[in-house]
Amino acid sequence: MRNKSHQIGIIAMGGGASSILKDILEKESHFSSVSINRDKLSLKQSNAELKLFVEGDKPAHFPKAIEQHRLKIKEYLRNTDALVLLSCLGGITGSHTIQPLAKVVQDLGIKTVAVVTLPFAFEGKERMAVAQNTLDSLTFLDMPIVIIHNQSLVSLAKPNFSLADLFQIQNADIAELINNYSFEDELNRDE
Ligand SMILES: Nc1nc2c(ncn2[C@@H]2O[C@H](COP(=O)(O)OP(=O)(O)OP(=O)(O)O)[C@@H](O)[C@H]2O)c(=O)[nH]1
Ligand SMILES: [Mg+2]
Repeated sequence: MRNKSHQIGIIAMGGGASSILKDILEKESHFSSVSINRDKLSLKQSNAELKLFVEGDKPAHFPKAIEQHRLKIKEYLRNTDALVLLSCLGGITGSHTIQPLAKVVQDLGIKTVAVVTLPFAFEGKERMAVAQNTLDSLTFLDMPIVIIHNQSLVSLAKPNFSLADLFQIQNADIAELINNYSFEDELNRDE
């Protein structure tokens, strides 16, 4: 079980991750929480403590957009011992902010784990390729990555299930995973 004396933070990027964060915070409020989005409405609806707007519609815009928030992120996370970067890959915001953000938090010396989902097969090859490119870019960073395949949820679907039902199951699973994650291993890991 996790030592609750450590302050753990979660940074959610994009709409899917923001929904998951919402579920997590409704059950467990002891996390520091940051939501990052280019979607102002989604950001407004987020229950994260710190909300950061990023402007961009092309991958190249996001490193600069994240860099502009470096000081705010640093200040907010000053007492955070370990961090989860949460992103549902396949869209624009979550896919293109996680790598520059990982670099920022690693520069700050915060132990970090990435938790990402990969799109369903029915979402198409293009979204999967975007997700895969992001994963490839993350492997250059020394950071554990937990990969959750949305496609594996399909086997849980019952005839009357909607996509929202599947996401609800997934959100609960990810919330549990983060709650039970052994951050001690991260915090004790040699530099
Ligand atoms: N768990 C969960 N996953 C979601 C949800 N909505 C979308 N996804 C998954 O997350 C992937 C990315 O979607 P979003 O998170 O909405 O995309 P985004 O990062 O906001 O990107 P843009 O809206 O294009 O800027 C999708 O391809 C789905 O596989 C959700 O409510 N919950
Ligand atoms: Mg979005």
